[in-house]
Amino acid sequence: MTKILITCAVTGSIHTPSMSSHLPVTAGEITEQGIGASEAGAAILHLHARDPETGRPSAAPEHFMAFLPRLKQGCDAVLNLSTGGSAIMSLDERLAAPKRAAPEMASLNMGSMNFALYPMAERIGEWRHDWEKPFLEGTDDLVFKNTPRDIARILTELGTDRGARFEFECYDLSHLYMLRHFADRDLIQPPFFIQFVFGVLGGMGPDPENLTHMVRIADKLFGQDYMFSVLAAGRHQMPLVSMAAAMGGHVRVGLEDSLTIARGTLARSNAEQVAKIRRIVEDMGRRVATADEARAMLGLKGADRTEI
Ligand code: KMH
Ligand code: ZN
Repeated sequence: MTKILITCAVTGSIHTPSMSSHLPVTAGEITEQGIGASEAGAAILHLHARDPETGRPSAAPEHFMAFLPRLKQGCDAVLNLSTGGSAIMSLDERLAAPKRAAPEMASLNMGSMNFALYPMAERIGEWRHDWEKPFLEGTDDLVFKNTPRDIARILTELGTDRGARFEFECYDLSHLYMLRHFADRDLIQPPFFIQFVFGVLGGMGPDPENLTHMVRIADKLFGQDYMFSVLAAGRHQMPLVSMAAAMGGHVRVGLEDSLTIARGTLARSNAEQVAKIRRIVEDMGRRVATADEARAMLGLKGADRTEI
């Protein structure tokens, strides 16, 4: 079997500081936890920024640039910038930092959808910041907009113009067909790195049957031209990504996707989750890819050709 790529999504824009004191928020915290995740075995770091004062998701280039050069200096992981940002941000806002940094890799969400976080608000006893409750509750009337025009724009401005390659985020079967459409338009080139996303309310649920079906349809649509990775939200993270590893796929962990290390126990760091999945996949007989092996597998341009 091919070597396995471990992606770590360090902080994201879903969880809020009241949910875990271990969620990295400042540039120093994101840097430290990113380097820790890389040392634990993550070849790729999927990155969002936050306002260091409030922990609120931020798309500001200065918040990204406060940690990106430090990460580049402190580890050799592939720095993969989110273009999803947060569903409350405009596409211009979401693209500002990736356009400035011209990273090797960027996320690309393959469809518009609901992205409902509001059930999480009920589980918070005490709020640390004023913005958190309305932010979560407002997602009962929020569309995460990723139209074909948006997708084409990201492909042009980051892919064609800046040489980035993509983590294609597919939350549903329909997103695979949209990806095929862009392949047919020759706007994307293989190998396609497809991230199957499970457990976001608005996307497919974390049922094992969904994973086998996604693989079956992706095989049909892309043949040898793709590799898949899995992320799953919350407590479904480790079971579903382990299943992906057993099927020959790749894995994504990190506090963006789940705050826990075991049922009811908060992860103390991103590295803790990376170390756990590394143990699991190595026990299965898979070998973990280094960052440079990831670059070769994904056809990346190299860290020296970014603006970080
Ligand atoms: N937050 C994940 C469910 C992105 O950053 O582009 C999906 C994600 C989106 O990582
Ligand atoms: Zn993300």
